[in-house]
Amino acid sequence: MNSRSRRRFLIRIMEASAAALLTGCDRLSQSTAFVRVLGSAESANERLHRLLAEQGASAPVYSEADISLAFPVNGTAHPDHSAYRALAENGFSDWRLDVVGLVRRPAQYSLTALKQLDAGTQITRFDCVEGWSAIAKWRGVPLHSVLDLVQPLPEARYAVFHCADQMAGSNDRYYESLDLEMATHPQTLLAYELNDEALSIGHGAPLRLRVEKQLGYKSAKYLMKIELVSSLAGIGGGRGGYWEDRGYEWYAGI
Ligand SMILES: Nc1nc2c(c(=O)[nH]1)N[C@H]1C(S)=C(S)[C@@H](COP(=O)(O)O)O[C@H]1N2
Ligand SMILES: [Mo]
Repeated sequence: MNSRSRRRFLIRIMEASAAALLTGCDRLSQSTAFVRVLGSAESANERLHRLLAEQGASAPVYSEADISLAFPVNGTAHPDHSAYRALAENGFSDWRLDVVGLVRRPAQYSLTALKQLDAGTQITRFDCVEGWSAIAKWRGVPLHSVLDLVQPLPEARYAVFHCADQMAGSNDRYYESLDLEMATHPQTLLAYELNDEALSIGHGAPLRLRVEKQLGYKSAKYLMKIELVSSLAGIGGGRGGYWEDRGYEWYAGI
């Protein structure tokens, strides 16, 4: 195949898998056929994304006038967990973010400590796999600033994000992961503000991930711990995220 027809072929695969994904998080079929479709499309998607990423390494930014009137709450709206509720009742003053694993200097950060680091602000579009989008202003600490402080070891390949919320009908807490390239992308934020207000509980208080180049399910809410690992095999079901373990693709590039 020449590069043009190869690219058209990859785009068709991506459209087919995007259509499959549009069935939605809540109604996600766990049928093996569905998982098989996503699995086979994944590497092509990833290759296509990397190809297109060369043309636009950053997600588009918008102006204040473009901000959507409403931003939906999706997935967990309020973690049903006594430890989390106790933290929320105290205005998250006792909350700490643990950064552990394959790092030279493991650390714990309070919200106050994170807010003392240089902040990033961006107005961008959030795209959920279920088919809705919203433009919003995010403010937080670029994840690369925190990684610079803890110093990932050479063997670290992924950042895993552990969340406070236990998912309905399951014993698993939400979790996600990024490769270090996406984790250190300048627009990847540990966000504590949405549209100039402290992040609400619905949107992931006190701290959530905001990954601009990937679908909404990668933007983990209710962060408790970031763990640097060399492989995703030992985490959850081994596919890199709560929804990935249920058939969603890991790379999820947009
Ligand atoms: N911890 C946690 N993070 C999560 C989810 C969740 O249920 N729990 N849902 C994901 C999905 S599918 C989407 S679309 C976004 C929704 O974020 P929002 O509620 O701020 O719109 O969060 C993502 N991160
Ligand atoms: Mo989503």
